[in-house]
Amino acid sequence: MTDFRLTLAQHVRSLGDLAIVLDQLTLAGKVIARELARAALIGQLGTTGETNVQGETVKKLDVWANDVMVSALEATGLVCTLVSEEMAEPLHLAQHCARGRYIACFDPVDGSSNLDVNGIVGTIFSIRRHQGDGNDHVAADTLRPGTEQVAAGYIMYGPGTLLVYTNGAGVNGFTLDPTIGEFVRSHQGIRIPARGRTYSVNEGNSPRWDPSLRRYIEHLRATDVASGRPYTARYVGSLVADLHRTLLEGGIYLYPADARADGKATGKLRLLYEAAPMGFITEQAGGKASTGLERVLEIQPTAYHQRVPLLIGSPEDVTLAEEFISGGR
Ligand code: FBP
Repeated sequence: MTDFRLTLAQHVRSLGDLAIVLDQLTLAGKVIARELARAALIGQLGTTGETNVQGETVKKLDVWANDVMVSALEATGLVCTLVSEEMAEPLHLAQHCARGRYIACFDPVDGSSNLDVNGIVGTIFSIRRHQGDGNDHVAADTLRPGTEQVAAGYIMYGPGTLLVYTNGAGVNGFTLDPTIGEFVRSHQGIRIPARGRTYSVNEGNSPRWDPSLRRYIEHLRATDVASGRPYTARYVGSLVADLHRTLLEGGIYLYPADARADGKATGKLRLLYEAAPMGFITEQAGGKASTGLERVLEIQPTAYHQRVPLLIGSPEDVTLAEEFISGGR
């Protein structure tokens, strides 16, 4: 007797139009997963020679995956504005702008520095409702706090291809079964442990950190059996991979602000399509997402590619980090 497990299509069936958008996003994920698996054989590794709005060197797959995401979302006829890490300005699809439609913000390939070394990368997405009637002011419609997200998720391209998402009713994970081409539920009702034993941060930046943050990391590395220290360090260099591990095993991922000439004084990660969606997922799993001083989901965005510091993970770990950063420890 075949053991039929719940597919993503079945899981989202009751979500109306949102189900169509999520279905298209997972289709894009399947297409991107296939291309990643063959990238080294079909000349898809390496850069385009261009620089994107973030000042970063653009990888061929960044642009290619962006086109796949745009085509998939446009085909729904339900998404009125698209914001992407790879597009300087939002793509506004006026013909799709009726009440109740959606805004999609996404990072087509997260962890791009891992692409050419066959490392783990991901796609991150955030879905909000289009508030206006017809062709309202795009910025006012898009630049709204993360608390207004109706869905968020990531697709992780690792040994398996895994979709983890929330629509505000908890967090579930679906693994792509390549033998049937379906995302099948593999992680039901993900709950992050209250506290972990792992921290994840690029310590190469530590000379530029605020001293309070250096003290916090030193605290995690100090030996104290009673409080489960020292913590161990893990850093894949892909937010999707590092946060996925943190969601399942607990702990904390940090990309803090640092005093650097290239503007990373406000952190590296982008609010609309990295910090806010990962914050929504993590909070729905019982965790916390903070800048160190405030809840990420309550930040009022002021620009499409705005960067914020991010401390995210187990509630007790993020709270302790906040205590250090606010000078309470
Ligand atoms: P991209 O979306 O451009 O890949 O940037 C985000 C990211 O790659 C995260 O996935 C990762 O956690 C971080 O930047 C790595 O940055 P760094 O190389 O500075 O540690």
